[in-house]
Amino acid sequence: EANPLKRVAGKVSDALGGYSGPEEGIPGKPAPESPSFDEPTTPREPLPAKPDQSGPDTVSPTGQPTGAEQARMAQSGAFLTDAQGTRLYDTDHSLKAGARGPVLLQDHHLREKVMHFDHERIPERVVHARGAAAHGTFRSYGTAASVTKAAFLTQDEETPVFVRFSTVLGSRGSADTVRDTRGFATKFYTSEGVFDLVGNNIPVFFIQDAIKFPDVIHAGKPHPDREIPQAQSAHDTFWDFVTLHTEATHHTLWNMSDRGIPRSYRTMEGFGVHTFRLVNAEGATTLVKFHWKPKLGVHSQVWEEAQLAGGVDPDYHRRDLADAIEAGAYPQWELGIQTFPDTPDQTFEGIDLLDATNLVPEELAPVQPIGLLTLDRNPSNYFAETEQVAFHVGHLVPGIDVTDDPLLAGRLFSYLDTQITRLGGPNFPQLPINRPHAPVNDMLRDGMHQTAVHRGVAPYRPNSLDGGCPFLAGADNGAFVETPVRVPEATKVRAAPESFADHFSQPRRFWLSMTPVEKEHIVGAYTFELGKVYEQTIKERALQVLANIDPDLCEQVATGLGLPAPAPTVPLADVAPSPALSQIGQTWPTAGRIIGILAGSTDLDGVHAVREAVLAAGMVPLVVAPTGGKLGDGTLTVQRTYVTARSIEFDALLLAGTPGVGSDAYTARDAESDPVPVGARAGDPRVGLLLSEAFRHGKAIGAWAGGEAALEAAGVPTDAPGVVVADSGTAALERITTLLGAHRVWERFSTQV
Ligand code: HDD
Repeated sequence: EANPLKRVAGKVSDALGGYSGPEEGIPGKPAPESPSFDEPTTPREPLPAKPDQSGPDTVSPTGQPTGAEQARMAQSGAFLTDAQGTRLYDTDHSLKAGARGPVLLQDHHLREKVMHFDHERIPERVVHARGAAAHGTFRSYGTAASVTKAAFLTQDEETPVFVRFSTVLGSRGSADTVRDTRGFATKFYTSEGVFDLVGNNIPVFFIQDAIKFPDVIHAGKPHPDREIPQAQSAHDTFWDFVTLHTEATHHTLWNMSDRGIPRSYRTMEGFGVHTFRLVNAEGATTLVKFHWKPKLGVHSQVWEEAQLAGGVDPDYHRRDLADAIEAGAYPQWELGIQTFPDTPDQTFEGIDLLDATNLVPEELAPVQPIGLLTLDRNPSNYFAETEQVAFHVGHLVPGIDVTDDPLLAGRLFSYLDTQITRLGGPNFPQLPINRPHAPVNDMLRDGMHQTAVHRGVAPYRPNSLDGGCPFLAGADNGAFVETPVRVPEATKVRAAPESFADHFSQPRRFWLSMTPVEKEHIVGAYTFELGKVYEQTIKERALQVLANIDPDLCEQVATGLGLPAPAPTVPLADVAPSPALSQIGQTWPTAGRIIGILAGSTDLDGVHAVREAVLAAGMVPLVVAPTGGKLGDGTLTVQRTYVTARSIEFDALLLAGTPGVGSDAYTARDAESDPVPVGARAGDPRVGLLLSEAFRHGKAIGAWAGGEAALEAAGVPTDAPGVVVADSGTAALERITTLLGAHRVWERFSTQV
């Protein structure tokens, strides 16, 4: 069949009196034949959303359509139209005076199409521009009911949520796996209004007062002259600031630890950072810190892996989250609180709770679980949801209130304000993703992008013309009433309290809580980052900061930089380690782990069996072979080839054996006649690279029936820790599954755990 587009044009041309498209070719040359594509030509309604992709199920505040209805309005009918609903017959050619003539200004379709395109981008977030998000639910355990009256935290209550994870420094198109803090922002669409918990994967912050936020961000962003480096802190301005402004020491140390390079969004903890004030039904208050604990455990990449991923799969975390949800491996976190008595000084065990550079060790105040978050639905449209979602620490519900943390105070201004530029006006709460699920009856009117058709004539109070509506609720009807906290009599000053002055004892506790291998990674990170700094004075100042945390840390980094290690200038604090701060030493679930199975023309029955066993264990098998297509009798699909497979994707590797290898009957001649014998795989440099990287990154590796030949060729010792040689694939899998419980084979790193 000829080009269907041409056919449609032909129909129109009949109506136009036989004109059937351009006749004039280039003078002297025949008009080229139109290529023919198999595009479906039967008009029909737009495709329905995929099962994991339905629009946000929002309840309209103002009688506006709900999410599904809104989607129908955005796209309906089978035919292409302009923005006014007028049907179009051609969207491939501008309207011209003759096929080779000038384009006419009267072409409304051209002008509208290009005008809209010109404005498709909105300003990216000034921080946290790069992100990924998902829908889910939060089920309350009801255990917080004694400390808060928030309805969504009462027994068995289920609340829809939208969670956005992010990096902080990079632009929207930057890599996922850079060394940085990660955002962890949750929007709870509660029956009492929206509650946003806008946290990070690190429990402390660089600064104590919001007035320093522009400074720390200007220092961390790329240099203003060349706009490099992108999405990272390994440069002079960052280290200049954090070594002069030493309250940043604690957060910087966390960033240099493995927490700065998470394995996945699914394996990150989350923290509300600030101390919040909960209020119960009797009006009693409790100070709390919020924690998200991932069910899969807290895991990180190793630095080389993170760097590789930045090149081979810059969307690594985004893809990982979406894939897991699509596969039904829904990530889960438990929400917990540390509780502290609401005393007038707002300290706990000598720790100032209003200083966001402090954490409270879990050994002193255990995290008490209050509910479970499950992310089970991917966004259907990145822009509409992930990009347009607007979080705000001031979105609170009755039962949750703020404290006088000066960092929080500035945030309470910033998050509303920034949306005016980013989302183009004050009506962003009307965007489907931002709409509350509780009834809204505000008196906010008009403004840019007003999509509500408000009724009534009296958006003011008091009024009689709208019958007095809207009415004031009062606490009995669920109003948010600010907690009547006594403010101490004081003089107006620009100053920080004395208790904010200790910048080193909390970082020292963190350092002392690390296992040797985690310390080794921290030393490596500082040595790398400071090694990228040009100014000698900044490096020297950084070493002084490290000496004040711990002379051993300073000494090792100084050696790496080739500089002398200074002595501490403050007394080293006598702090007890907090084992809960370490990521190593526990056994974690292996669900969702990715197992690469290197197969060729090998023991395909064994590969089949091991694949089934991986799936049965809730893990993800990926079959890797020299080329794509099917293996053996065609029942085994190759998912990665030697060209597309990279070690960073796999948590463990299995090397398939060749049938008969190891038995007396198997001879060298058999090996020769095998079309892809183990020996050929062994010699392939791409396999060598895969194996040596996996080995260096502490990943479990298993082989069976001769598969170990590839290990030997790659220089990976078969008797090294975490390298398993077994009789069958399933036996090898069993042993690497046990190793995966510890996440990595830590013994491989030069320092013992
Ligand atoms: Fe912030 C975004 C987390 C301090 C000003 N911040 C933003 C996001 C997260 C955080 C997760 C991304 C939200 C999203 O996914 O849309 N920010 C934090 C944490 C902080 C913090 C945990 C300290 C405890 N932030 C902070 C301060 C200020 C801001 C002190 C300003 C004074 N943050 C912003 C912002 C952003 C933002 C400029 C950019 C985009 C947005 O708000 O919506 O307003």
